[in-house]
Amino acid sequence: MSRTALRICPLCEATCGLTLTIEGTRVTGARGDREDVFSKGFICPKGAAFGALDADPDRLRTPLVRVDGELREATWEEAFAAVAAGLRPVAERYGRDAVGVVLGNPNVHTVAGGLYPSVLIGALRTRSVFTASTVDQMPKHVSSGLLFGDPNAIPVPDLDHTDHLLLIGANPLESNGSLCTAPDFPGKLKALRARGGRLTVIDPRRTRTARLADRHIAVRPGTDALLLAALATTLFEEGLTDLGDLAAHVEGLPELRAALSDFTPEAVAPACDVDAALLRTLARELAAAPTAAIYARIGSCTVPHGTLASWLVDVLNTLTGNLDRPGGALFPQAATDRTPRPAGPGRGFILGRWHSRVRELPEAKGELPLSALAEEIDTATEQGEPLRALVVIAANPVLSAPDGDRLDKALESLDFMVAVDPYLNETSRHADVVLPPPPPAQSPHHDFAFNTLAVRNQVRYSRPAVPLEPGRMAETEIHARLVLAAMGMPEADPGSVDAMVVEQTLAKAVKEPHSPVHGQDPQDLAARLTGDDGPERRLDLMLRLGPYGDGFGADPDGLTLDRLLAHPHGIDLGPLRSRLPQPLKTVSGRIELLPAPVAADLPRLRQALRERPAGPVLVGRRHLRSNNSWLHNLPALTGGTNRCTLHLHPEDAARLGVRDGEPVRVKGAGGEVTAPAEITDGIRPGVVSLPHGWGHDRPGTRQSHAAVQPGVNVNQLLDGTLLDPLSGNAVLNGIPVELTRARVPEPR
Ligand SMILES: Nc1nc2c(c(=O)[nH]1)N[C@H]1C(S)=C(S)[C@@H](COP(=O)(O)OP(=O)(O)OC[C@H]3O[C@@H](n4cnc5c(=O)[nH]c(N)nc54)[C@H](O)[C@@H]3O)O[C@H]1N2
Ligand SMILES: Nc1nc2c(c(=O)[nH]1)N[C@H]1C(S)=C(S)[C@@H](COP(=O)(O)OP(=O)(O)OC[C@H]3O[C@@H](n4cnc5c(=O)[nH]c(N)nc54)[C@H](O)[C@@H]3O)O[C@H]1N2
Ligand code: SF4
Ligand SMILES: [Mo]
Repeated sequence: MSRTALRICPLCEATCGLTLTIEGTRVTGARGDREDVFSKGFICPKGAAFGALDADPDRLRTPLVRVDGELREATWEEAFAAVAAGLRPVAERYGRDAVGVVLGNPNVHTVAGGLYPSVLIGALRTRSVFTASTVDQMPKHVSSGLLFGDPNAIPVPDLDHTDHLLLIGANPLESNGSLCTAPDFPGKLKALRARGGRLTVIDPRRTRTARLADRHIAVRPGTDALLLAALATTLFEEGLTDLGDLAAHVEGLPELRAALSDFTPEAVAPACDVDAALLRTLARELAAAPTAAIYARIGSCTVPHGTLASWLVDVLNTLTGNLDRPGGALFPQAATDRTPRPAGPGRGFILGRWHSRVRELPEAKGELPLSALAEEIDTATEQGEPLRALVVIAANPVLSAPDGDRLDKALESLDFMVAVDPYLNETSRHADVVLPPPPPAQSPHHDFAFNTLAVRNQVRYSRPAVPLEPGRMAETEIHARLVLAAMGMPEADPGSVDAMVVEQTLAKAVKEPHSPVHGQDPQDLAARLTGDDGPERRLDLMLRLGPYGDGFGADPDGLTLDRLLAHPHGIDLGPLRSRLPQPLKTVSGRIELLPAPVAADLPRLRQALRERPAGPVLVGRRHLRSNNSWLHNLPALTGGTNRCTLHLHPEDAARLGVRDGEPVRVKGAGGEVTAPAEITDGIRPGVVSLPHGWGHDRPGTRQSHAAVQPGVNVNQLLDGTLLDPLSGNAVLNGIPVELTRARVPEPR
């Protein structure tokens, strides 16, 4: 007997609703849920492989604890006792910053990752926090923090309504979109063109997305900030700025104009290797379009001027009057957002409240650069103790961060490491305790993060599609118990962690004049929460206090968990709407167009006008059937074009004397790798490309299929020194490399 169950896909930011076919407790199929209010049936090959992912025989089934140097199966009690015994003495002996936390990408895709890491960091009281954000989108957080006063206020292009999209350093036809949650991004781009809109793509590679565009500009890697500055200067010079209603909400316009005045199209053209006339055309088109949006992602963030590029994107959206207007770029409003406070000045955003120990790199948003993790472990300084213990949740920095070989050795030297991970992989193999979460079908799903970045306001929640197998522990409970173990109370009731958060949240809410529960009794409110467990009660609390919530009775038609559960395909909350000035939290209460840290970084951009790469540079790429470092273990998704090959232009191949498929040695500051050439004219001459997340040939892992075609780790080319200084984000694109023809093995 088979049945179906609904489950939001956790595998990328598109958050598609899936209909799973289930036999007994086994997922035997997955298709798009046509009634999903947001994704309307869209699915990609990764979502379709949900059943295979769920049933992967290499998933760990029980906790592992290291005994005499060897990881052995253990009970949950033994595992959490070992965590408490491993973490507490390190914090007591060396101080709390000697215990670090590393949070990886899947935390933004799990309920547990949305609810507990901040509680864990609070319990450990550590400043040694590292996440995937600093190999990804930290520049965008910093630019939003500086412009709008809130690092999480990220404007999203109104894909469904815009007349003109300038898409930079993103390839949504493979990635399905990022910092722009849009199921069927490809369909939305096609619809844009079908309704007469224009699409321009800026990317050194002629990607599948570029092939869909009206125009593709193969920019020189790392120069988008210059290009965008030239567009802004053109708008100013040609009198094309038109802020419309935004004028009342901005400050610093004349200062901005003066600061950018020497970045003319003619001045940047040689560095970007794009015609000055074409740059002027782009600016004029942006100004002339009834509505337009600029959207930029990985290729614009993971570069030396990532924060400036991210800042300029929203500066241009503002100068053309497109920020916060339908068809432009708007601030979504998610159902679990905090109760909106009245508009007015806020506390602003501050960078560098503390620094890393070794290189003294500034924190951003409470995080230190992931590029500094290895040195913070392996280097002693007078500034304090190195990291001696790590809690690693859903992260594989040995492959995803610079210089995995150094990090490998550093992790091996730790006094203690615990990993929450379903696999024994390149990173978790170093752990003393591994706590495996259950397969996704046994987990609930809600997109705390991605609903704040979605092109349409909506809310959806999936309960686990199948019950927990015997011996399994929900990931929410694993996280709650980790918090308790960090506090030295591994045997306490995990529900007490949720109860504590509920109590603290309500105690604050009843004191806020703008809260619907102002002045009420927190205990009485807590008693009214519904849900089967602590995490569900916390979701209920967030929904009820949120912008669409029932406010515990203040709006009887408002959202509650019960109401959400009654709508298994989700609840549509309407298109994105203008929200300014409410989201602004700057000290001035306005959009601060030229923040001081940005102004101070402009001389570095001015220098870049004269810089040209001396030799080849390397950029990354993503493949639709892959996902960072952890989906290479599924036979259903590997093979075909999803391979770790070096893309290079025919001219470069000829110069090197390599033929298609022959090995090429790539050398960077951090090391060298050898990968087979894949010759393609879809890449700029002088630019080569390797995907990331490969290199599954290290011993001690248990991902048998991934190990068959391991690929190479592109991040070994990096030594961790190249950063965007404002955000601490790693430079992963446009990195200088040397290429040589590797010896071709003699045919046998
Ligand atoms: N050169 C280069 N490097 C890059 C990038 C690039 O473009 N180029 N991209 C960067 C980006 S954008 C990112 S986000 C990072 C990603 O880098 P990481 O944050 O390290 O993420 P992954 O490599 O996806 O590893 C995720 C880990 O989570 C585990 N996992 C999967 N599902 C779950 C779950 O439900 N619960 C738990 N607890 N664990 C789970 C997996 O087994 C895996 O170990 O890589 C970055 N690295
Ligand atoms: N299938 C799949 N989907 C994914 C992921 C995955 O690994 N696989 N990862 C997920 C994650 S964690 C993220 S953050 C998102 C990322 O989503 P996207 O930002 O769409 O990521 P990419 O597909 O890597 O596209 C980045 C593009 O930038 C280009 N580029 C490189 N350097 C430059 C430059 O200097 N300037 C410009 N203009 N372009 C440049 C590259 O050629 C590439 O085509 O994808 C998510 N979705
Ligand atoms: S596009 Fe993303 S969310 Fe949708 S099915 Fe594919 S992997 Fe899942
Ligand atoms: Mo990412």
